[in-house]
Formats: sequence, structure tokens, C-alpha cells
Amino acid sequence: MSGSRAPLGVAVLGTAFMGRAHSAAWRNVGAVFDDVPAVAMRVLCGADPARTERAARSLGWQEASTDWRAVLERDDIDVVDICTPGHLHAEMAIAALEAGKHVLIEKPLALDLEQAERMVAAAERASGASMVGFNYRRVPALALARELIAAGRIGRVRSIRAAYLQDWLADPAAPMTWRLRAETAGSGALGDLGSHVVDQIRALTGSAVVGVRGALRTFEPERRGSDGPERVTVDDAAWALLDLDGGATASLEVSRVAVGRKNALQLEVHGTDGALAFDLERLNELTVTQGRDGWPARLLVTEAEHPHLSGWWPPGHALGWDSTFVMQAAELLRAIERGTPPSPSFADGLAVQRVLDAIERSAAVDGARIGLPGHD
Ligand code: SOE
Repeated sequence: MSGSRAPLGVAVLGTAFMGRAHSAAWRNVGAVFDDVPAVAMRVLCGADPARTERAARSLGWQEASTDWRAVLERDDIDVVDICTPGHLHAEMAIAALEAGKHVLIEKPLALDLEQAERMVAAAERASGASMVGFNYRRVPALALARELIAAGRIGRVRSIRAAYLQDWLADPAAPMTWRLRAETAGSGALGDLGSHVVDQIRALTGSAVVGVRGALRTFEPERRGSDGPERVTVDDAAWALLDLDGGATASLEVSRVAVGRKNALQLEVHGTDGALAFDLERLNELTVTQGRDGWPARLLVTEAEHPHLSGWWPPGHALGWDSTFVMQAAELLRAIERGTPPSPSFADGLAVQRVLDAIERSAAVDGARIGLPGHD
């Protein structure tokens, strides 16, 4: 954004996959969108000094640090973007909000419901903005799907078929990581991928989840750790049926052992008068069926008038997975500038966490229906 205002100082906590994806977004957001406040990429914070130093240099940060608490004390940091493993989320986010910072945090919001509730309470007390990183809210085709559903273009939604399938744990020899330990990740494919799916179901339909039946499976109960075999304490795959307050039913399937699928978030929405289908492996496309006897038509969602696309390239010049983080950063910056709450909020993160928690509780009692608060 033009003007002489000082840039907003940003710090990212976390140097791994998500830290890199968010760093690239902070570097590009001002180049894509001219309506966002300027940012200064001040500090990248990580646990390992040499790795953090190297990553800070290659990702374009002014400084590297291994002391996130010291980063929160700095007056030149306005936005704290948390990309660490889940067990650090609550402590870091609450401290950042209490230090008066704006906070963006990767999904899932927290390890468990208790932490998620404390984080929402901290966000409600805070002066800064808070946002949870459900980056697929910014996929133009999904945002368009949401608009079409809200405008009644497929009639009343009856059912949703939602899957998120990856294969990076299909090999039994794949080593142990923090994502496979309950104490660092909370849950497995359920929290990692299911959180995106539940968020999309809520966002696309505008409906709340009122009850669930769930099942979880860990196909590989042990993985190679640094000191020999280690027990896996989270799920490899999860399934659930979700009842929505509008009367629709959604099926959910998530897996990190789905051979043949790399990053397939697949959503199909069936209404009384049409249907929509999307696959993240073809993220610029939405398949639209209008009318009960209509033919499915593939729509290329790259026009300037399609959601989130105004700052990008001419029609047909497709976006990639990394673009969603740029649009997410832009949404947070615009909200800070306007002084309005960004979306999705910590409260959205908590609502998703309640569904994940209910799926786990249902799975523990062989798929019995678990009602969500107010519907049990
Ligand atoms: C790993 O399964 C992962 O990086 C998720 O954690 C992300 O949220 C998803 O966007 C891609 O896959």
C-alpha cells in the first residue's frame, strides 16, 4: 500500500515446511497486492541456531533468532506468525496476544480442546488481530464454490463427500516425526488433514456440525526413531459421518497412507438442483453441474472477477498451492489496516477442534454418535 506509514514488522516462528511456505508469502504479498500495508520481514525464529541462520538468509529475513520470547518483547514486531509443531501453539499464541501482537497460527489451532478454549479466551481479551491458517479458504475455486452455494445455485445441500488424501507415510520405513506423536501433534491425519476438511465443510455450507460418528486407524503402529523403533501414537487415517445443522450429511475421509494421492483435498457438494466438485491437485478448476439433468462443466477459475484473483495474473495464468499463503497474509494485513477481525478466527479453529475431538471420542466407542455442544 502506498503511503509513508512504517511497515508492519513480521516474525515467523518455525523454520520447517510451514515456516518456509509462510516466509515466501510474506516476501511476495506486497508484490502481488497493492492494497495491503507494507511489511518488513524482521526475524525468523527456530530451535536450531545454524539451521535458523541458514533458513533466515535464504528466505529473506533480516535476522535469525532462537529466543521466541525475546522476539515477543520487541517493539518493532507487530505480527507473529506461528508455524511450529502443535504442542507449542497455545503457549506461543497466548504469549504473543498478551504482548499485544497480531497473531497468525497454523492449523490445527491446538493440541486439544482445553488449549483451544484458552487460546480463544486470550484472543477475545487481546488488542491484536488473530487468525488461524486454514489457507484453503483462499483457493479461488473453493471461494467461488462457497459463493455459488450461498446464492442457491445448486439448491439445498443434501450431502458432501470430502476427502484429503496424501501418501507420504505409506512406506512402513518412513521415519518417526513429531507429526506421529500425540504429545507434539495432538492427532495424526485427523488433525493435520481433517482440520482442513472440517473447516471447508463449515465454510462451504455455512452450517455447523451438530453430531459425528468416527473411526480411526493406525496401520503402522511402529516407526523407525533415532534410538530404534518407536510407537506411533496417532492415527494414519480417519473416517467420519458429520450431521450438519442445515440437515445435510457429510462424509469425511483423511489419510496420509493413501498410495497414489499426493495432496488430494477432494470436495463434492450435492444439492437438490446441482453439484460442485473440486480437487486440490487441480486447484484452478471447479466442476459445476447446474440443474438435476445438467452436464458437469469444468470451469477455469482464473478470471479477475473470481474471488481473491484481482491482484494476480491474466486469465488462464494458473495459481499454485503456495499462492494460498500469499492471499492468507493479504487477508490478515487488510484486517489489521481496517481494524476488523480477520477470518477464519480462533473461534473457527475452536469449532473445528470440537469436531475433531468428537470424532476421536466416537472412534473410542466404536463409532457411536457424539453430539456437539448444544446438540448432545
Ligand atoms: C502435511 O500433511 C501438510 O503439510 C499439512 O500439514 C498442510 O496443512 C497441508 O496443506 C499440506 O500437507
